Formats: sequence, structure tokens, C-alpha cells
Amino acid sequence: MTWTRKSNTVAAHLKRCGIPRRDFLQFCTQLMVAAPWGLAITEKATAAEVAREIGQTRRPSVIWLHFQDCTGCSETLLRTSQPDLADLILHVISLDYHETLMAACGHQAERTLSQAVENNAGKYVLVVEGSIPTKDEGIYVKLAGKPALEVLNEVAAKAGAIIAIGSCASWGGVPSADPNPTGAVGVDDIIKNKPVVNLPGCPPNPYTLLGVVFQFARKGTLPALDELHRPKFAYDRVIHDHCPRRAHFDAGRFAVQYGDEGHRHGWCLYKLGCKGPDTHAGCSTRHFNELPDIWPIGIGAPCIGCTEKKIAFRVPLFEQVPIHAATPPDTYPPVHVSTGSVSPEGVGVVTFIAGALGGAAWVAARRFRSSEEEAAIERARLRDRSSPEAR
Ligand code: FSX
Ligand code: SF4
Ligand code: F3S
Repeated sequence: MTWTRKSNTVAAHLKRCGIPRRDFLQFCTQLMVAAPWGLAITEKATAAEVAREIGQTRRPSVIWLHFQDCTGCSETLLRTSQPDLADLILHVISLDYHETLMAACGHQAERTLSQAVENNAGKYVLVVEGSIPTKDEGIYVKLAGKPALEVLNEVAAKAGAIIAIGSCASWGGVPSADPNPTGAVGVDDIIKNKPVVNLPGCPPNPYTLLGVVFQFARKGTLPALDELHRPKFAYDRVIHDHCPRRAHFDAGRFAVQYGDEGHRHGWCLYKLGCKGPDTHAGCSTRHFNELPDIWPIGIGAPCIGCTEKKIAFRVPLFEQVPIHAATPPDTYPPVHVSTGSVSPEGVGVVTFIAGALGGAAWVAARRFRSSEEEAAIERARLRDRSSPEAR
């Protein structure tokens, strides 16, 4: 069969393979959630409109290179909660080379790579997973006898777009932790003549990757990036701004030890070293594996700042990050106001000011108390109340 431009669209391919439209719509909904703004293909009112947009797109050719990594980035893409969805992802993109997933090996694998590069030269999306060793002429990772550095330079030269998936490919990640024995660096330390989109995270959200791939395939453009070359649509806010445990932080309820009362109650993990206040990522609203609460803080583990170049694998796990914006609720008005003989307007003003000042002092005093400190204070209060002097 001769492939025409039209017959190789996502919609035509899905139809040919008998993939249910329901699955495709579910996938498009996930994409809309992952990129509610900032991506031309998902800025639509309904999943059906996103499906129409993506359906008309030519299946993007993706070449995926692996260097120093744990394969978590590939896992996050394909370890969906429903096998059908993982299958669908492999239908909507054309994954032309991926060492872990393809059946080919040896010379056949080498041929697959060179064919994938030649067949779609200038158009394919190069996805790099893992850091690149640069020490000792890059001998620590070799593919077909060539150092990773050389393979990366060759494949990047003919790529239409380059995406560094994961913290390792973005800036070295785990392998670059001190003392960085292999001289591990990220892709944009090597490739200087083309833009590289960084999708840090250990691992990152797979829909962020798919959103960028489809934006490029459909519009030929890349989304707006921040100063670390991360797409703004996915890395515009810090975890702390929309963390479900934020109310506990504001109220001064902290876990201080794994398994303590505060931890079991789902209180804030700041005192366990949570880096959420300094970490730009969307994990708190876009969970993994399409399952509610499947993300670090959701399962009781502090955020390690895996999307930040200067935090993960650099700052010790239990070290506390500074709070840049100590926000509310220092000025909450009291919920109950007492009335006296003065005019209602006067009462309002006086109680508001007193409440605000008292509330601010109380909240400030409580804010960084742990659950155990709280418990000790409560025990002392009860002791005082039951002492003979108090009676
Ligand atoms: Fe692993 Fe990817 Fe972490 Fe690195 O993710 S999940 S070590 S970012 O390169 O496989
Ligand atoms: Fe959530 Fe961490 Fe902020 Fe606590 S410190 S509210 S756990 S992001
Ligand atoms: Fe990483 Fe923190 Fe999210 S550790 S996965 S940025 S919660």
C-alpha cells in the first residue's frame, strides 16, 4: 500500500487498527487536563475538538535514545493504569526507534536507527532519556561501539525537534549527583545549535511529552518555555501553590517523622524536607498513571524537587527549603464576633482589628509547630487544668 499524507493521519491509523473512539477521546481528555492552557492543540472547548485536531495530524515519527537513566521515563509513558491507553499511545505516535521496546537487536537495531533517521530527516522528534557521559571521551555509554555523545550529535543533526525527557536528560539528574563519576550532563550542554525542550521530572508527566510532540507535529511550533527551557504550560507554578496539604501548612500542622501522628493524618510534609515550595511542576493536579493521588505527596512522600536543576540530587533530602512567599492566613477575620454596647460599626472595626492582630500572632506562633510539639502543649494544658492549684 502506498502511504499518502492523508492515510497516515492519527485518525486514519486508529480507524485502520480498530481502536475504539472512546479510548481516543479519553486520551484527548487527559491531554486537555495536562495542558489546560499554552498549547494550541488543547486550547479547545471539548475533548471532541481536541480529537479532531489531533486526528488530522500526521502520526509524528519519534526516535527515542537511551543513555544513563533508569528507564523510568519510558515506564511513565507506557505504564498506564489501563493497558488500552498504553496501546493507544503507541498508535498515536510512530515510535520508530526505542531500544527498550523494539524487538530488533544487534545489526538489525543499528539499521533501524539509520533508516528511521533517513526516512524522516528534518521531521522526526528526537526524545532523549538519560544523561550523557562526557568524561574520558564518553566511554561510559556506547551504542554500536560509538560513545553516546557521538550518537546524540548524529541523530540530533537531522531532528525536527529535540526533547530531553526527565531530569537526567535535562541536566544530568541522578547520574550527575556529586561526585558525578562519568561527567554526566544534559542534552542542551551538548546540542547548542537547536532548541532543546526540557521536560524535567524523575519521571515527568507523560502527557506533557505527548502535548509537546503533537504541538510540533500539528503546528510545527514549540510551546512557550521558561528560563530553564521547560514548557510554561506544565511548569508555571510551584507544587506548594496547589498542594492538597497546603491547608495543614497554613494551619501549622506538620509531620515530623515518618509514621508519626501528623504523617498518618496526612499533614504537611515540609518538616520532612518537602521541596514543594521551591519546585515548579504540575504533579499535584496532574497525577500519574491516571489514578487519583498517585504522586509523591499524594502517597505521603515529600517532594524532592525533581524538576528543579538546583534541588533534586543536589540538596539533601531532609533539608528544608526557604519559604519565599509566606502567604495567608495572617489576616483572617474572626469567624465569630462578640457584640457589646457600642454601635455595630464600631464593633465591626474593633473586632476586625483585634481579631486580625490576635489571629496573626496565633497563626504565626503555631505555623511551624509539629504535631508532636502540639501534642506536648496539649498534654501540658490538660495537666495544668487538672492540677490542684487550678481547681
Ligand atoms: Fe529514571 Fe528517566 Fe529519573 Fe532519569 O526519568 S525516572 S533516573 S529522570 O532519565 O529514567
Ligand atoms: Fe504540600 Fe510540601 Fe507545601 Fe506541605 S510543604 S503544603 S506537603 S508542597
Ligand atoms: Fe517530582 Fe516533586 Fe512532582 S519530587 S514528581 S516534582 S511532587
